[in-house]
Amino acid sequence: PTTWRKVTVTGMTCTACSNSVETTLKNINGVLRASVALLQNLADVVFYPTLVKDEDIKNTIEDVGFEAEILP
Ligand code: 9UX
Repeated sequence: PTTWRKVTVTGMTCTACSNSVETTLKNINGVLRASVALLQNLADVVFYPTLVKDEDIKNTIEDVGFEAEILP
């Protein structure tokens, strides 16, 4: 079973920013898909909830240098 979250990502200013967030999310063990929309400040992430917690996604984005909030 997989689940998904939409996440606001703020602070990205160029496609290199959004590409780095996307690549880093995809490299999390248990993440199946990740797409980051630069202009919308939004990431979509599909993952196995047994392996990945919401906080992992938030912390990973913040480690890359941006602010992240999981949308309800
Ligand atoms: Mo997007 Mo760049 O930051 O140094 S503005 S990668």
